[in-house]
Amino acid sequence: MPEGMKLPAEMPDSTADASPHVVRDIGLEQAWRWYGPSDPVTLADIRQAGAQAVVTALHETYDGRPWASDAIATRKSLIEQAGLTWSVVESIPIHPSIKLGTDEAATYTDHFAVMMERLAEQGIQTICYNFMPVVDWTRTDLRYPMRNGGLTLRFDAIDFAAYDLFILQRAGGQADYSPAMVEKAKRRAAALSDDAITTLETTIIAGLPGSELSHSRESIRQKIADFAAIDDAAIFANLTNFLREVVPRAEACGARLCLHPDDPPFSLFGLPRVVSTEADYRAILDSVPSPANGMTLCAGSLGSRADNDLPAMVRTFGDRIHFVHLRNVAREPDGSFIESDHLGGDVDMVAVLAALLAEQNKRRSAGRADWRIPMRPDHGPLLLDDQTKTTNPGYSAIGRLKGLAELRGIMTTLTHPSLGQEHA
Ligand code: DNO
Repeated sequence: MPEGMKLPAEMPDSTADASPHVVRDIGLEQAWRWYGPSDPVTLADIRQAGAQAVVTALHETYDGRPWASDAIATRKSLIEQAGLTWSVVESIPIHPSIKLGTDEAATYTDHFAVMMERLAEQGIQTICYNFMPVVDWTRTDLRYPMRNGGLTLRFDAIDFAAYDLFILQRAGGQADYSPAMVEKAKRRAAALSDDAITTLETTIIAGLPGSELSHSRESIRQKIADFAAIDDAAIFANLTNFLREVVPRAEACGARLCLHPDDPPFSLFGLPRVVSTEADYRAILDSVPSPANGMTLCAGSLGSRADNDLPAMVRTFGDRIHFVHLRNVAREPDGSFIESDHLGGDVDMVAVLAALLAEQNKRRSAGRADWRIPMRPDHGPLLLDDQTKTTNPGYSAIGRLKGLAELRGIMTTLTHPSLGQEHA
């Protein structure tokens, strides 16, 4: 501050909600994923990003054992003391026995339901989960250079096949790829240095943030073998068995389950994946037809397939969408993609937001208490000094800050009274 300059006794808050022309409380609920007290991006940072709500889980207990009510309460009050609300749980982990349909499944399904009930009792009623076997979200490169100098996440189909076929050497793996892909993967694997192999292996199997699944080469071979007898039909049956148990209990406690799509939305390691397409969601939502059986619309995961039309999916499944992840991808024909800028990729983000805002309006007119849909800016590139900091891949501060700001800009525009179409 220049010498001699004095701060006024009371500094005006530049984000003051008082003036409708400065900040309008509009659009979807703006939330932010936080990995708990050890997250390098703090609750205070989240406030500065302008988010209203937090998406989190008790990541320190992530093996299917129920979270204690007092641990939930402590985490909730930490969030509230920072002036935020805990609006979504992402995720309650699904124990492998549930996906495999083994004897322990009943016990772990009950644990899941108990956690959901304990959370709902404390007002946290939106519960995200996924049903991907062995690996959660998967990338092959965590620092892929973007044209503007940022570093982003990438899934490279040839690198993945190179790892699967020639490093892990999965039994029978070649049958899951075209001969041309096997050839490309072979050449790619042969060109990898030992260091590059270690980095690729860690990236693929050690577990990205938010995943309860972390493997070594030996353990992943075993886990993949455990699923040898489980095809798409079998895992779908295990998912619907789970839903038949849990959805009535969700209805009773006012919880909304929202199933996150497979990421990427196709089979990896020859494993079954049944939450990848519009038809998959239709079958899952129809299997237990209750509003409590809902979906997480992850624009980036679903958008990694050209045959998923995101705005159309919002219109089709609108009333069952309880949570939204907004990020974008630039796809390549062989299934590879990079995570692009939030507004610059193959997903038409403006059309997605317009469809979501229309859904909110519909809910409001129908008097639905849960009319407001929470969204979070999903992932962000490494920008500026985040490139030299320790961050959770995809979950650095500045890339998400930029993503949220851009998305907020779209919502502000789409809902502006001067356009004569004010949305929720
Ligand atoms: C990645 C995330 C996933 C997601 C789970 C949901 O960034 O979107 O880890 O949280 O798959 O259960």
